[in-house]
Order: sequence, then C-alpha cells, then structure tokens
Amino acid sequence: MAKNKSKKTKPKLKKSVSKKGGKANGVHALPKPSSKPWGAAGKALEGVRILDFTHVQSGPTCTQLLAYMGADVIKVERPGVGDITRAQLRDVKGADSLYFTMLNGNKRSITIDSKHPKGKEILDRLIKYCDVLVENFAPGALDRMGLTWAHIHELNPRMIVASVKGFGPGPYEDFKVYENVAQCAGGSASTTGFRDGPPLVTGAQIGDSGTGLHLAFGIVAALYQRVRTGRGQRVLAAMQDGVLNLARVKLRDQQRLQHGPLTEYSQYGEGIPFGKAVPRAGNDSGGGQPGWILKCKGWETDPDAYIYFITQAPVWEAICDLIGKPEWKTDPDYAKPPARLPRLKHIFATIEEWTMTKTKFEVMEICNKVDIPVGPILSMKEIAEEPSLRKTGTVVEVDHPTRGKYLTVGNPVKMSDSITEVERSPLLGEHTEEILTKVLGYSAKEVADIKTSGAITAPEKGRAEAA
Ligand code: CAO
Repeated sequence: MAKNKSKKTKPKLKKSVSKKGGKANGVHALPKPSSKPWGAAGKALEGVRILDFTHVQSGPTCTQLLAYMGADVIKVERPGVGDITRAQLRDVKGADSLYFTMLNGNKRSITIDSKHPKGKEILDRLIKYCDVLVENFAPGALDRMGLTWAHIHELNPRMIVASVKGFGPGPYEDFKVYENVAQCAGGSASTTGFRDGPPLVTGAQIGDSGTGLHLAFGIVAALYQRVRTGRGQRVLAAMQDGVLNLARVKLRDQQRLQHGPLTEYSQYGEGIPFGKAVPRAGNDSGGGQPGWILKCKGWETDPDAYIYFITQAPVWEAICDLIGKPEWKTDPDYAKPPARLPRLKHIFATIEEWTMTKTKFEVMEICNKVDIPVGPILSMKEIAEEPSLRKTGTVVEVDHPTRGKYLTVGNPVKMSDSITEVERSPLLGEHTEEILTKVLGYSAKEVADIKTSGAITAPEKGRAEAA
C-alpha cells in the first residue's frame, strides 16, 4: 500500500462537466460512464488543488483525507520551523515526529514566510492556482496576513476558503481552542465518565480529527456546488459544532429527560433519580440496546482483557442459554426488555461470571456464532499488529528518509474506483523549488532571488545566503 513520494507536475484540469451524455447544465451533465478498469480512472479528487495552510491536528486531518482522495495538497509552512507538530512529542532525535508524519502524508511542503512581501506575492500566485485554501489558524490570523476573504475572492473568485475554528460566531468566536476544550464545550465531556466521577475527555480526537472530517465534507460539497455556480465560498467547521454533532444522542437524551427518566441508563435501575441535565452514563450503551464492559479471562493482569457486551433484545434467548440461565427466557422479571431495565446491573454481573471464564476473543467467537454483538477491547498494540487492518490499508507502514519506517492510518473510507496509495509526509520545504518552478512558473533566476530575500528560508539562513 505504501508508495514513495513521486514528483507531481502541474495536472491538466479537465472540464468538470461535459455536455456529452447528459443535460448541458446541472448535476445531470455527466460524461458517459468510463470503460476503464475499476481503480484506473484516476482518483476521486484528482485535479483538485489545495492550498494547505493548516497546522497541528484538525486542519491537517482534513487535508490528508483530501490528499488520500487524490487532491494535490500543497502545505505552506513557516520557514525554518514548519508545522509546530514536526517537533512535538518527538521520539526520534532530529526526525519529524509521528504527530506530524501521521497527519501529513500524501502532501507537498513549501516554506513561505506569509508576512514577507515576496512571500505574499508567492501566496497570491498560489491562490490563483489552487481551488481550495484550508486553514485552522487562530481567529483573525489569516486576515492579519492580508489574506482576507475579499482579497482571496478578488484574486480567484472560484476559490473555496475553508476554516476550522474553535467556536462559531458568537461570544467565544475569538478564542483559541484545542481538542479537549472542544470536547468540553461540545457536550462530550459532561456526558462521558462515571456518574460519581468528574467529566472525562475521550481518547478519540473528536474535536480535532472529527472537525477535520466535517470540514472535508464541507469542502467536497462546496466543490460540487461550484460546478453549478462557478464561484467559491467560505466553509466553516467550528470544533464545538463538530463535537456536538458527534454527541447528538446526548442532546436527544436531554430532551427525553423532560418526559421522564432515561430508563436505559443503569442509574434508573439503581433507583438513583435524574437531575436536570443528561448524566454521565459510564459504559451504558448510547442506544436502545443495553450494554456494558465486562471482564474476561486474564483481566487481573491484562488491562485490556474486557469485552463490550450488548444485550440486544432479539438474541436474548441465546444469551440466556450461553450464560447458563435458560430460566430467564420465560421468567417475567427477565423475559422482556422493559422488565430487564431495572435489573441491568445484576444481569451484566451474571453475564460477566461467564465472560470471565473466556478470553475476549473466545467470547467474540462464541457470541458471533449466535449473532450476539460484542466488542473486544483492543489495545493499540493489538490494532497495530492486526493483519486484517494491514491488508485493507487501514494501518499502513511507510518509509521515511530521516525516521525510517512508521505506521500510519490509511484512508478509513474505501472506494472501489479511487484507490488510496499512502505516501510518507514531506520534509520541511521538500517541494519548495518544485512548486516555485513547475507550479508557479518562476525562473531559476527568480528562485535564486526569492531564496536570498528570506521569503522561503528561515531569517538567519536567508540573511547568510544573501550576504
Ligand atoms: N509565515 C509567517 N507567519 C505564520 C506562518 C507563515 N508561514 N504560519 C503561521 N504564521 C503565524 C500566524 O500568522 C500567527 O501570527 P499572528 O498571531 O501574528 O497573526 C502565528 O503564526 C500563530 O498562529 P496561531 O495563533 O494560529 O497559532 P498558535 O500556536 O498560537 O495557536 C491554535 C494554535 C491551534 C490554538 C490556533 O491556531 C487555533 O485556535 N486554531 C483554530 C482552532 C483549531 O484548529 N484548533 C485545533 C488545533 S489541533 O489541537
């Protein structure tokens, strides 16, 4: 699956809409179905050029996905420094961190000082060349660089300007935001954790990567709309909004609470009254099928020897047989879902007596044979070593010139006619000259002048070279 970075040259943009085989205007104006073999008709976003002004995690997640889909992503980084994550959580001395490499695959890197007059000129050329500018700077930073919407739209009315911000318009719009701030402000933290403990943040980066996903969706939709309108637009994904979208079942429960207790929450069965807001529900299932995390064989020494067990109503009888409680199939206290709700704690404790006699994989095997949905708690070590994830390209090993081999997450979306080939992340400024000459058409002499101007090199280096 992994592929070495190949030099990309300026792609010829094909007409997005053809009159052949459809109406002249609108979404039906499609070309005839391709007769090329599946996967040989180019990638989904081939020809789309992204000016990637993102850093840290949320924005880079978005642009990496677009790159996986075939877009040409040109990442602009500050000379000498680059994306701050290149040096954060470093595990190999002198090499780009995994934080950076795992979020910036399939991209090209150009260094530009966006506040340098020559740097601004290069950026203006890139704006004219690209289809989408993606950024996740602090509120106002893009404007302070002179890259206002008015400026961009005047240079390139077709350009889509896509931003991640912490909050949407309102009292907090000027605030800087990181992952956990968004998890807290988006309703996730207040509804995660155990009832008698403090709010918890989750390991899954729903604020950063989750919002990057939302933004990618917005960009693709804007590209599609542009086919009809011919003009770009601004796309905003606020991290608070993205987290809330992912936590929408809890807003559902907030409204249900006005009509009575949440009977599927285990606190109902325990006779603990509900307050005014949705409580933390531990490992209760978020849906209508009660579930809980149960110990499996080896739990005393292995922190991940657990399984998520769902007591889905249609397979209740199979569960009773498995755990040696066939009498529960007809017992009025257990036979029907509403009768079970006040007894969930006891039910799961009983199921756990059975799961503790098996490994999580044995439980998975036995339960799935009779259609009982269960989820083994997989450690990251197990996931990294899982052959099926390697086979599908979800976990990919890539080679990097300074850090060597590393694992990354490939495209989680699999498409039958757009096959992702995962490439390593670029070194800082690796493609600066290539982009200046082949993409923007600067001559060798102009590139030499740009180099000494300090617009693409770190200040000290620029001065030294100029001297
Ligand atoms: N050349 C010159 N200057 C550059 C540059 C370049 N190529 N790239 C960035 N800069 C400058 C910016 O212009 C900005 O300068 P000013 O403050 O003078 O305008 C400066 O670098 C810092 O940018 P920033 O404020 O965005 O960065 P920060 O580290 O202070 O804040 C973050 C980081 C993430 C909190 C903030 O960018 C933010 O809130 N972003 C939006 C929400 C978001 O995406 N959060 C998720 C981050 S992942 O956890």
